[in-house]
Parts: sequence; structure tokens; C-alpha cells
Amino acid sequence: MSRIVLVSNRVADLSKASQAGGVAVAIADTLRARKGLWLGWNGRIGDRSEELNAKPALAEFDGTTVATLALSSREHDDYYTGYSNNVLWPVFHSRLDIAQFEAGYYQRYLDVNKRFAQALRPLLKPDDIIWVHDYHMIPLGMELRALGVTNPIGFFLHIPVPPAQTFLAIPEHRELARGLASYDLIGLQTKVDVGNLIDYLQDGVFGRILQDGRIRAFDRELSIASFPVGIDVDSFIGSRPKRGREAPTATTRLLGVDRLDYTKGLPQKFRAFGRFLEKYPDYRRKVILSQIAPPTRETMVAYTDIKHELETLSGSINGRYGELDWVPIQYIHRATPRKMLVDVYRNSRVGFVTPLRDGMNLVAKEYVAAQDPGDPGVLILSRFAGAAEQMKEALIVNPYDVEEMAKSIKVALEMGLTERQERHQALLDSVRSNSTYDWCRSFLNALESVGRRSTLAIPTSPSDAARKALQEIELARVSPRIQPS
Ligand code: ADQ
Repeated sequence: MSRIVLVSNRVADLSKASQAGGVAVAIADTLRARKGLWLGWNGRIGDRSEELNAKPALAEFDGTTVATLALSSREHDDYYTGYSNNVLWPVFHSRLDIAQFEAGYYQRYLDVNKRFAQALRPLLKPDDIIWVHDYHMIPLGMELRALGVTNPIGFFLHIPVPPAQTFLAIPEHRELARGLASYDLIGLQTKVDVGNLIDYLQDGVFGRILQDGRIRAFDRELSIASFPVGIDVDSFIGSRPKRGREAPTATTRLLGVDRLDYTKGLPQKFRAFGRFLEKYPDYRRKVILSQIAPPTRETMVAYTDIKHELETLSGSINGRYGELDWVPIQYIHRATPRKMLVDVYRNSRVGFVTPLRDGMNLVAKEYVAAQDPGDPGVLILSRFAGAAEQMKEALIVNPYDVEEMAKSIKVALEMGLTERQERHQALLDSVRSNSTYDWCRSFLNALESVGRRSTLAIPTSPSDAARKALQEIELARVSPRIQPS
């Protein structure tokens, strides 16, 4: 069996991966089983001398070799904060309005990818399989090819692919496409993303769909397919008994758990909850919204803006509806230990997940896994989360439609036990049938098979596949069985 070589912006601390949970655990287990190598940034910001350094620090952990490099402060500013998080993150989440296309960002982004490729080259063995992760590393495959690497190289994008017209607005879109075409396999979260990327490659850089289903672009043939990220269901099964769910009480909880990011639809969620309290006054003093939102990327303006907006919104809703013994929005701006998160998921009557755009959204899956199947809570899920493609039995909502979201809260709170159980069972089956381990295994199997020159089945008409997936989500909106008043 070939060794797996993984490259990502950050390397997880393998000694703590099991506590961190999520994707990191499955990756760490896979690397351990395949005596793998993981290359990435060590999180340190050093001086200019780091830019000349293509010799990573090597450490062994439980059969895995961990290779790390530091970034210089200008690399951190331009490659990480600049191009990755102020250009690619907003554009890929369809927020062209806040992208900062500044001169110099792209060049440094390319330089860092080149340095990572140079650092990796001497560590590679002829039969290694290379798996590159996420938007920080799009050009890495191209830089490895330029150094003569012929091993199979796969790329997985954790965030969404925007529609072709939005992708085309990136000044360096052609260079990014050339980078993408250097991979043998590109894995995306959803069918909609696959459709968007193929549309872009056809419209933007004259890519062609071949008869065997692969795409030809820049004189290379590559496969593109969806591999939705999952969770390890068993690690989210709660131990504490859930509270009674017969009648709403002052502690009946709607729960949101999201990094504090402008893509997560948090102001829309707060507004919908405010509208719900306005529209259905009987529910005042009976329900609270707990929003756990740990800080990220705090030095960026868009993130300080959203933080202030949420503080203002929660303050005004709490000021308007709150009582001495009841505060409607509980807003916690901190990370929460994983164990505690599982209990909070289980004891919340509604999981409220409202991103404006999200690659997958693992919180939706974690909430379902943590429920008591005998008396489960209800998931309200944005149609713009990648998870909506698989989780059609959730109450699917449009996060831009505050009125619809307010109604869906009422529908969720009033849903009878039988319907809650049926929906939960279907959701749990779907989450269980696609764990993080399945995701790792299926991506690596596909990469190995394209490496052997066989092909993957992908839709012949990408636009049709994307349209069909969107139509299915549309059909599942709020509920086919319930008519909210
Ligand atoms: P994220 O944008 O970080 O991930 P998400 O998929 O929701 O989004 O994952 C967040 C993870 O962080 C979850 O496992 C959650 O439990 C954890 N978390 C969130 N808030 C927390 C808190 N307060 N305390 C502790 N843990 C917390 C990116 C993409 C997603 C994609 C994932 C995986 O943006 O679309 O689903 O990668 O591919």
C-alpha cells in the first residue's frame, strides 16, 4: 500500500487530535495506518530569513512524520491573511463585495506554495500518493509538477466553488485554473460545486469534457467529483439524559454553534429570532437562542465588523424583549470544550444552522448525531450549506428570508414526536452512512484509481447535475408535510 503524503496550510497537533475531533482525527488515523507524512505551517511567524528556508523541521508521532515550516511576517500578511483569507475565502463564498484584490498578494501566495513544494520534493518516495488540502494550497500541485513530481496528486477543497461568473472576477483566475489542472483528482463537497467548477473550466479557460468523463484543461486530464465530508457519529452520542420536551419552558433552547464568520449568517439568525418573538408573543419567556461563536481571524476588518453587528443586534433584541428573569439571546463569544458541546447539542430542542454559504457545515451533522432518538430535536438548515444536499429531512430554509426562518422556528417547536423521530432517523442514517472515515477512504481510493489511469464517473452535463441538486434542495424547503402558519 502506498504511503500517504498530506499537505495543508496548518498541521494539526497529532498528540491532541483526538480531543480536537472532526476531520483531524480521521486524517491522523489514516496517516498512522499508512505510515504517512504531513507537511504544513507550524503556526509560527518568523522574520524574513524564513523565506529562504525550504528545509522543514521533522518530527515523528506514532508512525507519522510531521514536517513543518514557519512563515515570515510578510508571508503571513500576504499569503495567509491577504490572498487566502481576503481574496479566496470571500470570493469562494460569493462575497465579491468584500474581496481585497491587492497587488502583491497573489505573488506571495505563489511563492509560499513554491517554498512548500521545494520543502516536500526531497521527502517524496516514488510510489507516494499526495493529498493537498484547501484553498491556501491551490498552486502546490503545479509547483510540484514543475519540480518533476509525477506521483498521483489529489486536491480537496473544503469550501464552496462559486458560480463561474464569480470565479471569473478573480484577476488571477487563469493561474488558479492552471494550478487546479495540475491535479489528477479534485474533490469537492457537493454536486453543485462540481457543476460550478466544470462550468467555470469550460467557460473561463476552454476546458473540455472528455468521453471518459474527465476534464481536459491546459493539456492535462483531471477528474472532478464530490466527496462530502462527514463526522464520526459515535463521538457525538451524548451521555447525559435529555430534558423533557413536552412543553416549552424558559430554558427551551434553540442552538447555534459557528465560528464567528460573516459566511455563517449570524445576523440573519438573530433577526429571525427577533422576528419570531415579535410575531408569536406567546413564545416570549419560553424559548432562548444560545449562540456559541468562538472568534477567528480577529485582525481582519470584516470579522471585527460582524462582531460589532452581532453585539448590537443581540443587545437590541435582549433590550426589547428581555425581562429581569429571562434573556432571549445568550451570546457566547468563546470556544467550548467538545464534551460540553455534545451535551448542549443533546439538550437543545432546535439546531439552528443558517450559513449564507458553507462548504459542508459539520455542526448540522453533529447536532443530529447527538440527539436522543427517542425524543430528538429538530434541525433547521440553510439551503446554502453543502450539508443541505444530503440532509433533506431537516427544515430547509433560505437564510435571506427572515420571515420564513421565523416561521420555521415555530414549526420546529410545535413538531410532534412521530414526525421528529422520522425526520431524525432519516437524517441520522444519512450522517452515519457517510462518516469522516468513509470520506478519507473514498477520496484516497479514487486518487489511487485515477493514479492507475482508470477514470471516475462524473456527470456528463455539469450544469444539469448542479441544477438537479438545487431542485432537490428546493423541494425539501421548510417541509412538504407541514404548512407553517
Ligand atoms: P468551518 O467553517 O470551521 O470548516 P464547520 O464545518 O461548521 O465549519 O466546522 C466547525 C467545527 O468546529 C465543528 O466540528 C464544530 O464542532 C467546531 N466548533 C464550532 N464552534 C465551536 C465552539 N464554540 N467550540 C468548540 N468547537 C466548535 C470548513 C468549511 C466547512 C466544512 C469544514 C470541513 O468552512 O464548510 O464543513 O471545513 O470540511
